[in-house]
Parts: sequence; C-alpha cells; structure tokens
Amino acid sequence: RHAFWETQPVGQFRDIGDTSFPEGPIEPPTPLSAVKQEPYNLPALYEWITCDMDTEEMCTEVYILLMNNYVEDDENMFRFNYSKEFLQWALRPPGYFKSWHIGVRVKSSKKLVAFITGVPARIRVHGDIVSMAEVNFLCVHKKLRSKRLAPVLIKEVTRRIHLENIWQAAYTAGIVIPTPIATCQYWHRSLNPKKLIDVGFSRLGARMTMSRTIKLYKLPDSTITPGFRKMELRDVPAVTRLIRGYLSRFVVAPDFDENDVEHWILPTQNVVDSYVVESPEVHEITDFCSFYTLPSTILGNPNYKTLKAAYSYYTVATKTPLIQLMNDALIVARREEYDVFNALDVMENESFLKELKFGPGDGKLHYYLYNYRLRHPMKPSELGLVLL
Ligand code: YNC
Ligand code: MG
Repeated sequence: RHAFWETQPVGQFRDIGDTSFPEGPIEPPTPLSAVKQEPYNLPALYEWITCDMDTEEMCTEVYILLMNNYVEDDENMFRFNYSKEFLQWALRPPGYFKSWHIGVRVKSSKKLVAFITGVPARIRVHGDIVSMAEVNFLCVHKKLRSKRLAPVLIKEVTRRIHLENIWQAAYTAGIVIPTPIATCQYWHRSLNPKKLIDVGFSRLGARMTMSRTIKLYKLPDSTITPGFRKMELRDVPAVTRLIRGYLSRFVVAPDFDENDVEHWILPTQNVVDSYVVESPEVHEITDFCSFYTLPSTILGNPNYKTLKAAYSYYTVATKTPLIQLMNDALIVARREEYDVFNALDVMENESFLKELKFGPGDGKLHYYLYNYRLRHPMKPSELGLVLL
C-alpha cells in the first residue's frame, strides 16, 4: 500500500491502537560516521543542488517552481503562491542549515524541477524537548509526477538532517500516509465575500442575496480593544513570556525562545503580522495575535488573478477575551485588504470559529512526526504547533 512509508521509522497503520510501544524515538540515533556520506542517486538526467536562499536569483527560481507546481485544492481552482520574502523568512530561522534547502535540476538545461526543505526547531512532546527538522515545500514539477522522485527527495533531506545530528522531524500534508498524530480542519472567514463568491471560493448561502451576505460579513473600520497595536522589537521579551506560558498547555508545541519569537512573530511586511495589547493603565503586554500572508493564484478566472489570504498563526489571550482579540485581527486583515482569514481548529481556535462566522473548509490537514511515536493520537485542540 505504501511501498516507501512502510520502510520508514514512522507509526505504521497496522500498529494503531497498540499501546505496548513506549512513547518516543522509534529508532535510536546512529553514529554520524554511519550516516551515508554521498547523496542518494537521482535518475541520470538530474542533479542535486543546495539552494542559496540569500540570493535573489535562487529565490526567484524556487518561487517560480512553487508558483507553477505546488499545492492546489481538490478542485484545482487555487494554487498556493508563497512570495519570495515569505520563502526567505520560512527557510532562514535562527540556526538554519543551507544544506537543508535542496533542489533538483535537469543537468542539460539547469531547470529547477524539484525541491524540499527542512528548518531546525525545538519541539516539545509531552515533557520532552526534541531537536527536530520541520520539513516543508516538497514539490515535484507536474511533468515529473508519479515517478517515485518524492521518496528520493525525502531520503536525501533525511540524510542531510542526520548529518547535523538531528533524528526527528515534524511535517504536515493534505494526504493520509502512515500515520497522522492529528487531523485538523481549516476554517475560513470571508472578508471580501463578493470576490470569494465570484471566484468560486465560496457559494451564496441558501436564501441569501449578495447584499445580505456582504452585510453579514461586514466588520468595523477600527479595532475595539484599547491598547491594540502592532508588535515592535521591544515587545519580544513580553511576547516570549506569553507564548511560552500558553504553549506549555499543549501536547505538541514549539519551545520558542526570544530569538525564535523575534524571527517568527515580529512583523515582517507582507509575510507575518502581529499585534499586541498593551494595557493602557500599566503598559503591560497582556495579549497578542498573529497571522501570516499566503496568497493563492486563482486558476483560470478572467477577472481575478490572486486571492489574498491571512492564516491565523499564534495567539495568546490572558486578559482580552479571545473572541474579541480574534475579531480585532479580522478587522485589521479586512482593512489591509485580505480577502479571507483562515484558521485551523488547533489550540483553542474552536472557541471562536463559529461565533466569528468562520465556515468549515473541505480538505483536512494531517500532522506527522518522523521517528517519534506518540502513545495516543491527539485531538486538534491538543496541538500547539502551526507549520507554514
Ligand atoms: C507528501 N505530501 O505517499 P508511498 S506537504 C509525504 N508527504 O509513497 P512520487 C508523500 N509523502 O505511499 P509524486 C507526499 N506526497 O508509496 C506523496 N508522498 O509510500 C509519497 N505535489 O512518490 C507517497 N507538496 O514521486 C508515495 O509522487 C510517494 O510525483 C510517491 O510526488 C509527490 O511539503 C509530490 O502537494 C507531493 O509536488 C512531490 O505530488 C507531488 O506525486 C507534488 O511517485 C504538489 O511519495 C505539491 C504538494 C506536498 C506539500 C510537504 C511536507 C512534506 C513532508 C515529507 C516527509 C518528510 C519526512 C521527514 C523527513 C526528515 C526526517 C528526519 C530526521
Ligand atoms: Mg515523481
């Protein structure tokens, strides 16, 4: 059934429900000298490259490969269109390894035809903080599909991760492979309902007119929470304290320090946006919310080229009601001309989705760990991890 995945140190379907395995690594690390020193073999026409994401040229090549060949929805109406600035942000966090940014070129033409990446992260699973890779942006050019190239890319990124003495990984995918640790769902909040309906992202509800729909999703022009403002560099220590305290409640969550927060949460124009609540009385940071920007190309629509989407990232409410904080996030996103605000049902998100008029998407997002077994599958609300 899964010729490749059945050979890998991941939970296997036949073992689901078997509680005799201990939680933790499936295989122990090997000495670094025992890690294969040469890259895996590619078909003869292709060659490996390490992508230097510092250069504009390389970023552009990767951007174009993904723009034309990366993830589409089930009906092939939309395709993710990660921006170059986003890719540079996603791929160069603190302590990143250039060797984990892997491309495949056609030898003769030098055309980039496949890609896979890892970035380092400390992920806590129950009480254990594990050094992992977050693996993302696996892509094979449409003309090279179903040739078993993906397993070669996965084995090569695994080899290069092992060479840095890291033996676990976290990743998400829309498909089911052995074996999800959690299965989550996307929810969508219309900000620009007319465009979303025009491009086929959403449909007019039963007994609804366009003008009633527009009114239903209308948001105020300004945020409601006193002291709500964009996060600044000086907020990093306070936001780090808030996020560490909050994420400690979940079964699987990143172990963020101040450097991580500065990279992952501090606003970067058109990439990640974060807002804090600074209490007007004592100037203390009590809450924050964040979202990242990921447009999708609208395939084959004469009137519109891109859908501008915000994706809920990390949010911590200690004083402001979570619903009010997220409503303020919707207000700023609408003001900045996003068409839709997306959120997974992870962490405490379920508590605001319905009330804030999010609707469930089709398609699920499955979370996975490589070489780490969990005793029990998790509910989405036990997950404190958002991957890009
Ligand atoms: C996938 N998304 O099951 P079996 S998500 C993992 N994640 O193997 P072929 C995948 N495995 O079942 P194609 C996968 N998609 O026979 C397919 N597979 O055991 C498995 N799409 O290979 C699949 N990006 O080359 C099967 O398939 C085998 O030509 C088949 O290529 C697949 O980034 C793909 O959705 C996805 O570009 C590259 O369809 C291609 O179809 C494509 O014949 C559009 O491969 C873009 C897309 C995936 C986005 C993502 C996370 C990837 C995680 C990879 C696993 C990482 C494991 C941890 C490694 C580090 C370990 C340490 C330490
Ligand atoms: Mg293939």
